[in-house]
Amino acid sequence: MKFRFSDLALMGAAPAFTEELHVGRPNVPVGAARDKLLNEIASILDRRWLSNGGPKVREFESKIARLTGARHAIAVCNATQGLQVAARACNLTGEVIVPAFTFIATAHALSWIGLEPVFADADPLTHSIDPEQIERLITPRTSGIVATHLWGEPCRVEAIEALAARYGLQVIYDAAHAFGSSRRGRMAGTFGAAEVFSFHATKFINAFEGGAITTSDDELAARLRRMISFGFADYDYVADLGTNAKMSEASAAMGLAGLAMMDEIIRANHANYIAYQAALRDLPGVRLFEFDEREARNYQYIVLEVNNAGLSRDQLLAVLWSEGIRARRYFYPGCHRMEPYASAARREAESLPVTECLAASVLALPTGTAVSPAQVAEICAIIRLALSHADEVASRLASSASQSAELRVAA
Ligand code: T4K
Repeated sequence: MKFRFSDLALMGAAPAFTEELHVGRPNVPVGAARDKLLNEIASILDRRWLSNGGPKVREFESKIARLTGARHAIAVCNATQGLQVAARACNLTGEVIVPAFTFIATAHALSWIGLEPVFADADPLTHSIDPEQIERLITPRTSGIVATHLWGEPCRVEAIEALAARYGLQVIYDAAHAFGSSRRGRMAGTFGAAEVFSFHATKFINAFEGGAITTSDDELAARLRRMISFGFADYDYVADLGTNAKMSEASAAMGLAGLAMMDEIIRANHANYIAYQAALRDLPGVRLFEFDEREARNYQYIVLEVNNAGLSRDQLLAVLWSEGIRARRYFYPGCHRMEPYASAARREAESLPVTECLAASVLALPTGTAVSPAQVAEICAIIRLALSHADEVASRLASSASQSAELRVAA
C-alpha cells in the first residue's frame, strides 16, 4: 500500500499495479463453471445449430423474461442494434428526446436510422435524464423518449411516463446498465413500451457481445422478433423491414454461464462498492455515486464525482493511469459535444449545465470479479495520497506535460 507522496508512480516509484486494472474487465466463468461452458460450446458444434433462434438462445431469452418479469425477451447481437430495432418497431419518427449524459450508442442508434436525437439535461443526483427538462424540448415532431437507467440505477420512470402519456409519446428505455435492477420493487425490463439490455463483454453479465429487448406487449414482441431477422414472418415471407440483429448460440451459452454466476458477481461488485464507500467516506471533494440499497442492484459501475478536490478529475485520472489503474471518464464530453451532434449546434446545446458538470467531474473506477476489495483499498489510498498533496501533484503533472510538449517539438 502506498502511504507517502514519494511512493507515487508520478514521483518515479513503481506503479501500484503492473497488471493494469480496468473498468469493465469481463466476468468470466472459472473452474467447473468454465468446463460447463466449454461443454455447452462443444454441444452447439455437435448440433450444428449456431444461430437463428437455436435452443441456447431460447433458453437465454426465457431466463431473462423470468428474471425481469417481462412477458417477452428477444435476444440480440448487441444493445445498439437492439435500440435501433426497438425504435423502428415502436414507429418512432422525427425527433426523439434522449439524455446528453449517456454512452454515445444511445444517440447514435437513433441517428443511424434517420431519427433526430434531442438532448435533455441530467438529474444531478441520479445522472440519468431529468424528467423536468424533457417537456420544454417537446415539439410537434417529437415521437418518443429514450431514457437511460445510468449506472444501473433506474431513472424516474413514473414522471417520464406521465409526461409521455400527456403528449402521446412512446417511451423506450436504454437499460444497457440495468439488468437485475429494480425500481419500487419492479424490475427493469418491465417499463415503457420496451427496454434494451446490453450483454457486452464489459457488462456484469456478458454474452461476449449481446443484448436483449424486453416487452410485455405481444404484438410488439412479434414485430421485434421479425425485425431482428430480416423481417421474416415465415419461410420466404417477409412481413416487415428488418435487419440482422440475432444473437448466436455461442453468445447465448456465455450469457447463460453469466446468469448462473449472477449472484456471485453481484456479491463481488457489492463488496467492492462497500470497500470504496468505506475508504472514500469523508474525503473532501469526492462523492461516490450511491445506489439505493433497498432495491435490487448489480453495482457494476463505481462512479466518483470529483469537484473542488484540489485536483481536477483529469489530473486525478492522470495519477491513476500512471499507477496502472485504467479509470474512465464516462461519458465525457457528453453526446451533444460529439460528432455529428456538436456540429449540428442545436438550441439545447447551450442549456445542459448538469451534463457539462458531470462530464467534467465523473470518473468510473475499476470493479468486477477481476478486482478485489484489497485492490480497491489500494486504489483509494492512491486517491487520498494524491488529493492530500494536490499542489505538488498538480505542479509535477504540469512539468511532465511541458517536458513531453518540448520533446514533441524537438522531434
Ligand atoms: N447504452 C449505454 C448506456 C451503454 O453504456 C452502452 C454500452 C450501449 C447503450 C450499447 O451497448 P452495446 O451495443 O455495446 O451492447 C464500453 C463498451 O464497449 C460499451 O458496451 C459500454 N456501453 C460502454 C460504457 O463501455 P468503451 O469504448 O469504454 O470500451 P473499451 O473497449 O474501452 O473497454 C472498456 C474497458 O474494458 C477497457 O479498459 C478494457 C476492458 N476490456 C474490454 C473488453 C471489450 C477488457 O478487459 N476485455 C474486453 O474484452 O465502451
